[in-house]
Amino acid sequence: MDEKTIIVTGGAGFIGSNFVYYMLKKYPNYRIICLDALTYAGNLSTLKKAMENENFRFVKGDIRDRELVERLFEEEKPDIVVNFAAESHVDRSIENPQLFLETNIMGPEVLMDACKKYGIKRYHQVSTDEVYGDLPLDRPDLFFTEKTNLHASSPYSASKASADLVTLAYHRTYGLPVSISRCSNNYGPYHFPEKLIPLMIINALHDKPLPVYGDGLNVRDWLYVEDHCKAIDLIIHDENSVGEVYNVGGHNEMANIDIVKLILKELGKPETLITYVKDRKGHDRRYAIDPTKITTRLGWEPETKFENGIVKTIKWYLDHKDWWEEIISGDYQNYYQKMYGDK
Ligand code: NAD
Ligand code: TDX
Repeated sequence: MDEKTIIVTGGAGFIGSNFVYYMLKKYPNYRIICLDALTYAGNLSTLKKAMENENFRFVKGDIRDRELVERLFEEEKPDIVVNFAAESHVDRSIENPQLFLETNIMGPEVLMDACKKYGIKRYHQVSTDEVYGDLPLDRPDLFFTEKTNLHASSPYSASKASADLVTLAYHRTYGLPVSISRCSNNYGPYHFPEKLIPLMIINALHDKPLPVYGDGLNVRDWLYVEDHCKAIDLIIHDENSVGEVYNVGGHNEMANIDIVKLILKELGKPETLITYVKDRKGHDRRYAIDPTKITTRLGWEPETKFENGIVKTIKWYLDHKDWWEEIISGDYQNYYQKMYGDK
């Protein structure tokens, strides 16, 4: 197996860290460098085991810091860059759009300039199904394909859609070898407890109210995080995927309220904990991915069924209380009060 050096940005966050572990295990000859600014969402304790691996290096830094990024590229001469680094929470983007535009658009621009300068073989932009906007609940026949128009709803999704356009522009204008994946909602280990599934698990464990936005009928298409990692692995190793966009999703649509009820059932907690609260502004109704392209071209298929994945995930949170207790003991309480105090 040949050797490669991959820079994984945002590797101290949820999906990035799962990708670091996936790659270290699957490719013992690869060197994996994580570049992460360690914002509130990044956690060094998540990478504790990776730090013991001599093929892994952690660098604390901001993807918008051109000097630092260029120095790192000069030192490491990466073959591939996979960009997970982003501000990722829709609710926070409604409170502070500026940070989202700066990180999620300017960050990729700095990374791609460095890729161009150092002749990197692939820049992969990790995007989201949210760039397509939403689908109506009464049209279950409709799905997002790669040809669906971009139609973002929140400052978060608008920033991700912008980054996709800039990525494709770097390919067309400069011939940069890029690829993009647009994935549906992930769940699994190391998911930050501001997001629906971990937030509901942790509140239920504390017998705290479970805040369901609006009528709870909004639909998301859930994918186990390891299946997302596998998709990115296939894309970055496929030479014919340069310039391509792939939708990644599991045909696993569920209404929020059904997920919340399932979590309560698994934990043996009563449904009286469910509390309907004020809806998210501009709340997307339904996301649903058509993954035909990645399935037919790269043979990707989701492996973990939701009924197994959610049980595994709940068990992970029960077994890793130290990980999330440290998080919720800090600034998280201020965040929770600010976001949910008046709802
Ligand atoms: P996350 O918020 O858990 O992690 C983001 C990571 O990026 C953190 O470690 C943070 O410290 C780091 N980061 C933030 N700003 C940075 C900067 N300026 N420089 C360097 N590092 C910085 O996010 P996630 O849920 O793991 O999402 C990862 C990527 O996948 C994002 O690009 C997101 O848009 C995309 N995505 C997420 C989902 C999902 O369901 N979570 C689905 C589809 C796509
Ligand atoms: O307290 C809550 N109550 C609630 O009803 C929270 C946090 C969420 N929700 C609802 C809003 C959404 O309909 O649950 C659904 C899922 O919410 P999030 O976990 O915030 O995810 P979402 O907004 O769908 O976005 C996620 O998937 C796509 C990620 O955060 C994005 O980074 C990714 O691009």
